[in-house]
Amino acid sequence: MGEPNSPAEGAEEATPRLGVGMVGYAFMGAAHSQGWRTAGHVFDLPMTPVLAAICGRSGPAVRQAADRLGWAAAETDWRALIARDDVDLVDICTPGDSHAEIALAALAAGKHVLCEKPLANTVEEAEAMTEAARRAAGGGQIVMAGFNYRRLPATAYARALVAEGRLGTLRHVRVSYLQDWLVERDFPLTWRLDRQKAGSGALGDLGAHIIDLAQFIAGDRIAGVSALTETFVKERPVLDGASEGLSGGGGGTDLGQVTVDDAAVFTGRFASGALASFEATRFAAGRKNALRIELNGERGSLAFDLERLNELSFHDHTEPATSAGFRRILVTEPEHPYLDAWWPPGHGLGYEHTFVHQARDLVHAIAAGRAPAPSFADGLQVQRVLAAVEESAAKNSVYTVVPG
Ligand code: SOE
Repeated sequence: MGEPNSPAEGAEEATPRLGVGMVGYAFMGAAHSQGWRTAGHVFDLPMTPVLAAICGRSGPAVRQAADRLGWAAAETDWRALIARDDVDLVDICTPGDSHAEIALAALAAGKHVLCEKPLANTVEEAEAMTEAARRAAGGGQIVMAGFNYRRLPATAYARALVAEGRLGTLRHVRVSYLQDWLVERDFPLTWRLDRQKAGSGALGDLGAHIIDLAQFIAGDRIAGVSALTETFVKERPVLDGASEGLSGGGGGTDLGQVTVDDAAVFTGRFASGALASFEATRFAAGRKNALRIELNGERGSLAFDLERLNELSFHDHTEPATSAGFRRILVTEPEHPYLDAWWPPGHGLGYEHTFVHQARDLVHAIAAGRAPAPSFADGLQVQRVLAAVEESAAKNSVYTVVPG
C-alpha cells in the first residue's frame, strides 16, 4: 500500500503529527480525503495531517479505497479504527444513522471529531453529541461539523461583508439548493431515500447546507419556520447492495417505498426579524448542484451562486442611485479568505477546495486548542430547524384556495 501522504523528509520533526482516521469512503470520504491530502501541501500548518487509516465494512473495497485515496491502513470495524494509537482525529463520512454512535465512541476514546452534515438524523442524537463534545472540550478535544460551503472564499467573504455592516439591517434572505438526480422515476432506491439511514431527504441533505450557510452569512439564527414537503415519486426500484446512488443504474424490477421527502419548501424568520425563504429539491431538471443565496439589507445586497463559485454579486445601496447597481466581485485576490496560499488572481478554485479549507481550519483549531466553527452546537441548531420544518410540514397548515 506504500506510504501515502508521508510528510516530506524532516517535516515530521518540524510540526507534530495529527493522525486522521476516516469512517466511510464514498463521495464524501473521497472529498474529505482530498482535503486531508492537500491541506498541508498548500497551507503552512502547525500540525501535519497524516492519513493513518480508513474504515469501511467490506475488506476488499476499503483496501482498494485506501490505495486510491491515499490512506496508510484500512479497517473494517470503526471501533478498531477509533482504538488505533495512530489516530488522533476521527472523521465521520458515513450516512447519518451512524454519526451519533461513532462520534460518541470517538469522544469517549479521547479523539477529536469531524462529522459530516447533517450532524445526526434526529435532534436527540445531535443533543447527545453536543453534550459529549461539551464535556470532552474540558479535556482539550476539538469537534467540528462538516458544513463545507462556509469555506469557499466567496461565502466567507460574504460573511465578512455582512459582519462589517455593509448590508446594514437585514430584511430578506433567499436561498435554494437544487439538484435533479431523482427526476427519472426509475432511479433506484438508494440509502439516501431511506429515512432510517438518511434521516430525511432533500431536506437534511441539501436543506441542512442552506440553513447553515444562511445562518453563517447572516450571523443570525432562524427562530421559526413554516413548511411544505413532498415525496413526488413514492416507490422506486430496489437496489442490490449499498450504493452512493447519485448517478443511477442498478435498480431491479421490485419496487420499494421512498420514506423521505423529495423536496422541501419553507419560509423562516430570523431572530433579528429578517424573513427568509428556502427551497431544497432533487427534482429541478437541469440543475445539478445549484446552491444560490441572496441577502438584502438596508444598505445593500449580496448574491452568490455555487455554479459561479469564484464570484460574489454586491450592490452598495449607499452609492448614488445613478451609478449604483450589482457588481461582480471576482473573489480570487490574495486578501480574500483562503486565497493567499492558492493561485494568482483570477485562476479560481472549485468544490474540492472547501474540504481542503475545512482540514486547514480544523488543524489550526486543534493546534491552538480553540473550538472551531461550526461546532456541534451549530449542527444541533440546524437539526432543530430541520425538525421544525418536518413538524410544520406534517401539520399541513395549508389554506385551501377557494375555487372561484
Ligand atoms: C448529494 O445530494 C450531495 O452530495 C450532498 O450530500 C452534499 O452534501 C452536497 O455537497 C452535494 O450533494
